[in-house]
Amino acid sequence: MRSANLWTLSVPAMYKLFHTKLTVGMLCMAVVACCWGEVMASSLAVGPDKPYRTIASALAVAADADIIEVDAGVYVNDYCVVRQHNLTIRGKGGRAHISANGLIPNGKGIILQRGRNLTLENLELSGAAVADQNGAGYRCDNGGSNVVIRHCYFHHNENGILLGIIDPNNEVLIENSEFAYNGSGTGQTHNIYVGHVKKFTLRFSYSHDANVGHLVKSRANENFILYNRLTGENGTNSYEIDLPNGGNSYIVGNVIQQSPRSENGGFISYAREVNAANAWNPGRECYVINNTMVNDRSQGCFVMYHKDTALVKLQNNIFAGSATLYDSPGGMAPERVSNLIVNSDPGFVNRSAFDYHLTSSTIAAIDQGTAPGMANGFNLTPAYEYEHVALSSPRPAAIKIDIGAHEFSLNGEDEGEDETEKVHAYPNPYWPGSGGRYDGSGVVFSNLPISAKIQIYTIHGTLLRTLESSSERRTCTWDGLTTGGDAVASGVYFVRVEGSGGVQTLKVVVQR
Ligand SMILES: [Ca+2]
Ligand SMILES: [Ca+2]
Repeated sequence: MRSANLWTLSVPAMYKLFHTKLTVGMLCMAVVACCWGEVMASSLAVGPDKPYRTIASALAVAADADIIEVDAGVYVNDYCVVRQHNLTIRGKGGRAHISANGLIPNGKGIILQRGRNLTLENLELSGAAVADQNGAGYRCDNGGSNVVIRHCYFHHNENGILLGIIDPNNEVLIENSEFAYNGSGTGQTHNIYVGHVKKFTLRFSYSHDANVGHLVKSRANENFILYNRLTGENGTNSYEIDLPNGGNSYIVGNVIQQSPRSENGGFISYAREVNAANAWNPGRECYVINNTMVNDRSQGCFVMYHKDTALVKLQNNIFAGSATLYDSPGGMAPERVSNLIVNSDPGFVNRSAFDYHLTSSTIAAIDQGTAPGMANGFNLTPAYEYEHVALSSPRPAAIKIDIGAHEFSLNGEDEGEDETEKVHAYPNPYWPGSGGRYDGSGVVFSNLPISAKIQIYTIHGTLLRTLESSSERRTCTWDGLTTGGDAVASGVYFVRVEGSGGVQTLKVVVQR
């Protein structure tokens, strides 16, 4: 392939070289490099008016480390077997949607990984079905190892993703991705099913409405399930998180809801398949920290685990709704630190819409947490919050941490000694057009650190505007507009000021 010199390259290969915007000089260097046998990564363009009409045709000529860029659009039955190493397949200008509408010939999945280090970005995979009803949007096969899945959407497949192989070197990272309506209905197929791999990380992602199967299932040796929204909503999924073989597992900062129609009452199931024929993973510790878990089913259980589990630590969680806290026949009780356990709505912004941000009335959660500390070298303190849909935002820094997946940050919270403590906002309320002392061209922040970042959030934590201030005058004015130039509505807004020494959160009221 790439060891050929320029003159023997095929037309698509020539296009690849030119498409990477090589200059003539670079081209000569490329020829020399090729002659020296080095691998040159290049990008291959796929789209209706691109050299490759299908992803499969680009894959047929792609080399290791290439980037396949796929124009947004629908690609019907464009199945991909990836044998290359270090390959990237990326949607461009939006998600590239590979839609399957028949049985997949490879018998496995729409994208089947057989090489090392695959990256999938901005893809939508739907409709995967195979003869044995175990088809997947993404599947890893023998020879495949290490995948990063980012900003992808898996829906209406028999499995969203499936890694059935045993591979102690395989690391799986999924972030900012959505999984919905996967599952053939047998209960053997799931939104996410990760097999016996080394490490599984799921973060900033949204898994919901699996059809009978689980929202997340992993047999990985280590599981990091961080800052996700895992909500059955009104669907029929079984477990919200199933870790059948245990392994050291860190479940931090998630929003987890059980549907009224959930097939079983369990939320988190840990090592419950371990038996004489089904071994434990090496670690037996499960950390459940700063999650908000809400039960909408008639009954249920938040955490179920095997009797030989070494440690279950429940800290800073909200457990809302009528369900038992834990179940472990013959096992020991979990370690419990500063959780909020309530049968009813403790004061969420909108429980029925799955918005479990705190309000000023959620006094049982605000500032009631305790420092989670470290476990096996992993910092359990939540650094981020899930932000809908499949996004994240930094969790507001606080000396007094709140219980649950969201920090409620108000003016006056003790954030320690730092330059940002003196920041002042005026007029407040800001009342443009009122003609009096509350009128003006915007909200002026004064006494800022010389260099400061100012971020305006809604009370629900949506970032509206970021201002950078670098001024000896130590002031900065917010004109009441969003990043897109829209005037914000009347209401309360949080202002996060970050500067030398710390962070301060102010509350500003806009009146129109
Ligand atoms: Ca359940
Ligand atoms: Ca707090």
